Parts: sequence; C-alpha cells; structure tokens
Amino acid sequence: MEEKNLYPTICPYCSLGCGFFLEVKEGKVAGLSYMPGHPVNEGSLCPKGNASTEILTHPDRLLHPLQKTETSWKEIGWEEAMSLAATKMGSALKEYGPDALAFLGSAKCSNEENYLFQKIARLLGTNNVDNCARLCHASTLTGLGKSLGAGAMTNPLSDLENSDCIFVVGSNFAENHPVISRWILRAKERGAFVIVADPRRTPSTWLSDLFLRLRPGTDVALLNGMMHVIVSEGLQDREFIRKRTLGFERLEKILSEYAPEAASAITGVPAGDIIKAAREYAKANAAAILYSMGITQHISGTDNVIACSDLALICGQVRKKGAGIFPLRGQNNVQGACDMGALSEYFPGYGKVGDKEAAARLKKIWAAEKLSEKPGLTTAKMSEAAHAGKLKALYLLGEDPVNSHPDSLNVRKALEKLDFLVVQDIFMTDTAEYADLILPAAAWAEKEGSFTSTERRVQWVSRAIAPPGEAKADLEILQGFAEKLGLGLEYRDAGEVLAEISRAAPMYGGITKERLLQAYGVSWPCPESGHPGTPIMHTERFNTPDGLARLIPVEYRLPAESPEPAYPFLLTTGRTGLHYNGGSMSRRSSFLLEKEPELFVEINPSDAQTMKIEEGNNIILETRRGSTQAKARLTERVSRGVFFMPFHFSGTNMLTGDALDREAGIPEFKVSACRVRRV
Ligand SMILES: Nc1nc2c(c(=O)[nH]1)N[C@H]1C(S)=C(S)[C@@H](COP(=O)(O)OP(=O)(O)OC[C@H]3O[C@@H](n4cnc5c(=O)[nH]c(N)nc54)[C@H](O)[C@@H]3O)O[C@H]1N2
Ligand SMILES: Nc1nc2c(c(=O)[nH]1)N[C@H]1C(S)=C(S)[C@@H](COP(=O)(O)OP(=O)(O)OC[C@H]3O[C@@H](n4cnc5c(=O)[nH]c(N)nc54)[C@H](O)[C@@H]3O)O[C@H]1N2
Ligand code: SF4
Ligand SMILES: [Mo]
Repeated sequence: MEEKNLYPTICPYCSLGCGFFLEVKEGKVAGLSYMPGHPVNEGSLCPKGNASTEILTHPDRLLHPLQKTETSWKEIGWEEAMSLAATKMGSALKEYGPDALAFLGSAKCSNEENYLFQKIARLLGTNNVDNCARLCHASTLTGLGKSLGAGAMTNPLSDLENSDCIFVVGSNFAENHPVISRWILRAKERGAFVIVADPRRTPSTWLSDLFLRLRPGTDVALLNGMMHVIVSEGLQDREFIRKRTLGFERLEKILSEYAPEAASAITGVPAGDIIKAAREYAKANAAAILYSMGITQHISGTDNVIACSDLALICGQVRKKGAGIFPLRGQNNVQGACDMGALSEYFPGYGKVGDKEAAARLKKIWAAEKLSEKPGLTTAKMSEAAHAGKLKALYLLGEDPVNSHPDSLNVRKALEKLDFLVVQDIFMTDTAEYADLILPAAAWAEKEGSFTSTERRVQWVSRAIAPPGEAKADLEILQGFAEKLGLGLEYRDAGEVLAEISRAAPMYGGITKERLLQAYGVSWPCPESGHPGTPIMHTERFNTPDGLARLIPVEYRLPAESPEPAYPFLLTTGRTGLHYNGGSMSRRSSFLLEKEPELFVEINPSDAQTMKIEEGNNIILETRRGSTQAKARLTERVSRGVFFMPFHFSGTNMLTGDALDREAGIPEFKVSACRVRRV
C-alpha cells in the first residue's frame, strides 16, 4: 500500500495565508496535519481552515464544461467549450469593440492565473478587468496610496506581538482573521492596551481594554477627535512629522473643529473615552492600527483610511517593530490579484493605466503593439454598462456577484442582459445559473501557483492531488482560451509565468518558484534576486516620488442613507466566524453548516420587544432595493435601531445599495436604511 505523503499548502479561505500539510494517500486527500513552524499561524487553524479539505471531495464539484440549452445544461468537451468561449467573446469584440468585453478576476485564484487573465483582457484591447478588491479594500489602495504611496500592510502579522497599543477600527478579527488573535493575546500578556472601535459588540470587542461603540459611518469624526486631543496635548511626534511628512499645517487646521465633545456628539462615544484612546495610542512606544471592512465599505471609505494613516503618521507610529498600519485583507489572494493588475486602473505592479512610461514597459515585456490608455470599468460600472447595452460579454473567474455584489436584483438583471457570460468556478453558484458556458476549475490543492497573503508574503502551493472529473487548473483553461483567440500565451507552467511577473511587477523582481519553494515564501518588495524581502515597509522612505508621506485633512460626511420615517432602522452587513462570503464554499462544509445553518439577523432585545419579535421568529427586512426573510436573533451585540445580517446565505445583497465611494468605487455595504416586519 502507498505511504501517506505530506504536501505543504496554504489555507484557501482568508488572507492570513496560514500553512498546513495535506495528507495524501493513494492520490486522495486523507486529512490534514498542522505546520507548527509556519511564521503566521504556528500550526493553528481556525474552523474554516480545519474544514477546508471537505470542499475538495464535495459531490457538487463541477466535473465537465457545461453549455446552457433551452431547458437545462449539456456536458460538452473542452475543445468545444474553448471554441465556444473564443467565438462568442471574439464576435462581441469584432462587432462592438474591445470595451464591450469585461473580465472579473478572482481573489481565490493564484497570481499566475490573475496575471494571465488581465493580460488576455489588455491584449484584446480593454482595461475592463477588476476583482473583488473593489468591494473590499479598493479604499485602501486609494487612501494609503495617496498617503504612503503603497496600499499595503506595513508590518508582518506576528509583529503585533511587539505592540504596546493595538487600535482596531472596524475589524472583527476574532471571527474573520481568527488566527491573528494569538499575536494580539501575546501582546496583551506583555501588557499591551487594546482599543476596539465598532458599532457592534463582537468576540473582538470582548478582547478589548477600551470599547468605543460608535455610530455606523462616523469613523472620520472619531479619528479626527483623537488627533485633536493628540495635537492639543502636544503628544505628536514633531521630529517625524518634520522629517518624513508633508501637510501637517493643513491637517491641524481642520482638527480644531473636532474637539472631543464635538466628536462625541457625532459618534456617540463618550468624550472621555476619545481622550483616553488618543493618549494610549500616542504615548505607546509602538502602536499598531488594524482596520478592515468596518471603515472601507462606506462612501467615505477612502477618507476613513486616510484618517487612520494621518493618526499613525502624526504619532510616528510606522517604520518600526510593533507599530504600523494593518489593513486586514480579505480573500486568500486578494493582495496578489491586485498586485497582478486585475484592476481597471492598474497594470501589474501598480503602474497606472494612462501613464505612458508604465504602458511602454509593459508593451516591451509583452511584445504588444498597443495597449488601451483608457481606464477600464470597475465592477459597479460593468453592471451599469450591461444595463445600458454597452457591455456584451463577460468572463467571470471565481466570483459570485449574485450573492456578493450590492443591489443583487439589479445585478441579476444586468447578467440577463449580456449576450454571453462565461463562469469559471469549482462549484455551481447562483451566478453560474446565468451563464451560457460554465468551465470547471481545479481547486487550490489540485494545481500549483503562488498566492500573496495580507502581509505581502508570497507563498507557493504545489499540486497535491488531481482535479475531479475533467476539471482543469485555471491557468490551463485560460491558456486554452487565449490560444483559440490567437493570442499565444504559451508557458510551460506557472513557474514560467511567475518569471514574467517578476519582470512586469518590480516588487516581485527577485521572486521565483525555486525561491518560494524554500520555507514559507518571501514578503515583497523583493526587487532583485538575493534580496531578503521586506517584512517592514517605509523604514527609510515612503513609496511616494519624494519619499515623504502626505498628511491629508478629511472631513466627516453622512453615509448615503440615514434612518427616515419609511425606513426607520439601520442595517449593517458583514460576517460570522463559521461561514465565508457568498457561501459557495462554506455552505458546502457539513462541519460549518451544521453549526450555522441559515440566514439570521441580529436585533437588539428592546427593539424586538417593541415589534413583538421573539427569538427564532421569521422576519422580513425591507430596504429601497428589495426584501429578504431571516431568523431573528435577539442580542445585545447590536445597539437599538441597528440590525446586523451576514451575507453568507442568498438574499442579503438584495437589500444593500450601490452608493459608492467616489474615488475607490467601493459600495457602502455597511449602511442601509431598512424597515422590519414579522412574517
Ligand atoms: N469567517 C469569515 N472570515 C472571513 C470572511 C468571511 O466571510 N467569513 N471573509 C474574508 C473577507 S473577503 C474579508 S474582506 C474580511 C473582512 O473582515 P472584517 O472586516 O472583520 O468583516 P466584517 O464583518 O464585514 O466587518 C468588520 C466589523 O466592522 C464593523 N462595522 C460596521 N460598520 C462600521 C463602522 O461604520 N465603523 C466601524 N468602526 N466599524 C464598523 C462590524 O460591526 C464588524 O464587526 O474577512 C475575511 N475573513
Ligand atoms: N452585503 C455584503 N456584501 C459583501 C460584503 C459585505 O461585507 N457585505 N463584502 C464584500 C467583500 S469584502 C468581498 S471580498 C466580496 C467577495 O465576493 P466573491 O469573491 O464573490 O465571494 P466568494 O463567495 O468568496 O466567491 C468566490 C468564488 O470563487 C470560487 N472559487 C474558489 N476557488 C476557486 C478556484 O481555484 N478557481 C476558480 N475558478 N474559482 C474558485 C468559489 O467557489 C466562489 O464561487 O463580497 C463582498 N460583498
Ligand atoms: S485564519 Fe484564515 S487562513 Fe488561517 S485557517 Fe482561518 S481561514 Fe484559513
Ligand atoms: Mo473581502
């Protein structure tokens, strides 16, 4: 009998990049074992990581290419599928021009796959390529891009252990990035002070020394209020401000309007707590800011991120151990999908679309005659263009917009309007139901490639088992498609694609497959071979042209929707620990589904009493967009007047609206006005 082999791999769920070993016996996954040496998780995994192998063998896996017929689906061969995809996309291109095509990349796919995907789009003449970062950390790219010159986490996750103060703003890390709790707990053991700003009580707020329960969407007022205290008490780092930043005077001017009492009136946080938080953060030897969707998914997402960065910069809380800004990314490869240029406004390595020099570099590497200079459509704009009849064909790689994009009834209508939709996924999704062609993809353990975690750690995943049925690695499918379109794109394997990436994206300059195969990967920027990688960024200079960070004043603005007589409550959406995003993966884990089987909505008990709603009642939530039914869960986790609903089961995004942050194009998933009734 064959021995049990161990294959090192990376968890396919969230962005932390936790490592473990797949146990493979006779070509099949027999289980997993822990990897105590891994620098991020030291062997530990959260429930999703532990349940991750279940999806590999799930009976719902897509096994064959499927073509839509009048009544259902027909299995077809790969040759026919590739011809169909190329003919349909090709004829839309010929008839309507390149901008009638769009490509949604996948934060669940490898760097090599996303790189090839955006290359196909751009060689066809369009920048209409995007990925789910648009719904997630687009405001980090714009906000930190402006202030630090790079929209990425500054320090490694394990460095949180060295922090003396950890300020968490709009992140429920204990449920959504559970493994970092170990580093935060170690910091607490050393005496660190933990502050959490969140409208809800969550397992993360339970770990805090100070809980700032602010009103949804008021973070700029809170952060400006803290900066007001710091500057008026002279706690800022004057030398750092003078030597490494520009713009302090302009920032200082607007802070005068945010005295603690004024900030308290907007946020609902007691003025004394704002003062306490400001002093703890500014006086700490090393203080870290951790943030995530609670501040990015607002129409003021970019402003929120800038305010976090301003706070860190005026206190000099960057460039050193235990300090820094930690935007907790979401998907296992959302950092990589962005680095690879699966974004409408950026080429690989963040060269700006429209920048002549960036285009010239890329044209040389690709031996391309021409690249479009026009920024492409972002996710939301793709939907608009489909409605307007301007977008004709969409290639969707590993994303489930029907469950994950805002105003989903409208998304469904947009998908119906397309002449041709191809969906490439590991499972049949609610979105795939709208496809003309479905392509079955191999899951992470069934293929090889690199993935970049939230701390910029690029890690290699090797193929441990064969994909089921006729499913193929995404890279292979994309190459087949490109070949039919006459684009060439012949690469021996993912390693050869990575070699091209290292030329196209300067921060990957020294990263090769061979190097990644040595323990636990490398953190970019790694500009040339032999470079050790960069765990802490901005130690000497920022990524701006002159090396200085920008302090940028931002003002508090109201969210797009506020409670009003017809919709008197506030709905906020997000996550729970046991499910994942649109649910296509986690709802297929019996382990996870058993513990969290259905859609629920959190209601404050006093609101429930007024409306005669009891625990477990089915209730209907309505917004201007639509209505959804969910089980009532009575809990003090939410304040009066606020409802919380996760989006892991179909229906939640029928409620959310498509108001966008102007710069980043991110939707305001965190605030909708709603009303509620019993079924
Ligand atoms: N278990 C699990 N883990 C996940 C995921 C998952 O679906 N399930 N998804 C992954 C992905 S893609 C992402 S992006 C991350 C997201 O991880 P998180 O950002 O932690 O997720 P959310 O639950 O969306 O929101 C975080 C917190 O923001 C709070 N919040 C809401 N509005 C506001 C506000 O106006 N201000 C402030 N300060 N806080 C506010 C919410 O109450 C919530 O506690 O998680 C990743 N990890
Ligand atoms: N209401 C509300 N909506 C939200 C949010 C919120 O907080 N509230 N958060 C937003 C955020 S932060 C995000 S990131 C988005 C996430 O939005 P999506 O990216 O749509 O979320 P997922 O459900 O993770 O979808 C990933 C898809 O990839 C497939 N997949 C997995 N592995 C592979 C693979 O190897 N190859 C291929 N081809 N496919 C694969 C999965 O089966 C799944 O269908 O949702 C957003 N939507
Ligand atoms: S914390 Fe994230 S990467 Fe780690 S095991 Fe859990 S889901 Fe996987
Ligand atoms: Mo995300």
